[in-house]
Amino acid sequence: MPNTILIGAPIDSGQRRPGCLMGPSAYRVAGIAQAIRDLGHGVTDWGDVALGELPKGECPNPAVHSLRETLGWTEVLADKTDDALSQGGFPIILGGDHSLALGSVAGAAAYAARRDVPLFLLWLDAHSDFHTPMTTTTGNLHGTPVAYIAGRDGFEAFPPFPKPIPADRICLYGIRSVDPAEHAALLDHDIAINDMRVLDEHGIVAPLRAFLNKVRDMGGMLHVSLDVDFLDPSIAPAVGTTVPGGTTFREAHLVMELLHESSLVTSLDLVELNPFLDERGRTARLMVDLVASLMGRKVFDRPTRSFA
Ligand code: B3U
Ligand code: MN
Ligand code: MN
Repeated sequence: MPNTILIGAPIDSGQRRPGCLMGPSAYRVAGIAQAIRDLGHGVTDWGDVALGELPKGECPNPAVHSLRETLGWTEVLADKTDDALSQGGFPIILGGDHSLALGSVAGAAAYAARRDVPLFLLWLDAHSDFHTPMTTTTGNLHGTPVAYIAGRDGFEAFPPFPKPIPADRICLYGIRSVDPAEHAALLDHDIAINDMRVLDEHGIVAPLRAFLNKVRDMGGMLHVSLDVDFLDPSIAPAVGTTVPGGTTFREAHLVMELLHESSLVTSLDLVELNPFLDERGRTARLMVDLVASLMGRKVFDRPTRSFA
């Protein structure tokens, strides 16, 4: 397992509720580095990324806010994520709201493109985040990264996405809140949409295994973006946009365990944690426990078997 590199991304400009910028501190207080070390992995904490001078940029949609901050974060996080991968590391980006994925996935895509390896994206989220800056009605750019990554138009203010990920290499998982403009656009793309209806019918395992098999067959890299609201609000209250009907504690751990067993994950975002909304740190601790499952924590260490 490569050395883990923690990259703090204290961002809350991608939405309107203050607090996500405390996320990186909450993960550190919850012991993320030690939890990973306890599994025998090396960990280097690069600290929190700082914003430099803000790039210039405009968007014709008057609803969009904080565009220049978002552009600044996108540039700097793309560089950091690319650097971490180039050093042979496993970057974990500690958010911060989901707008950070505009940068982290761009960095992973730049790295993958140089190595000529296909990059895949697993989006664990209640939302599809498939707006463009032109279609968002809230103006919150945390609702846009999947569209940027897939190469949709409307991101003229942003750096061109290094190598857009083809729709059939993107898997949305846990989806249960989609706006009309996103819905219409998703029907035009061949993105795997594992909404809760699919997961209720087929269970949490089969759709994920199918996607992971595709990544493996193509020798791909896999970026995982984990939004706190993927989880049911009853177990993860520390998020601005709670949506009922999310994944349970056991389902979420099982997803992480399957990801670990696949050995395919090459970079990870932890997004939308708002510690100000937490209850005695329980959401931060749950997220750290999920990372530990993704990195190999298990009850029994035994060879994996397929029951399929
Ligand atoms: N689709 C809505 C809501 C939303 C998206 N992502 C989050 N919320 N966390 C929007 O604002 O674009
Ligand atoms: Mn999201
Ligand atoms: Mn979400």
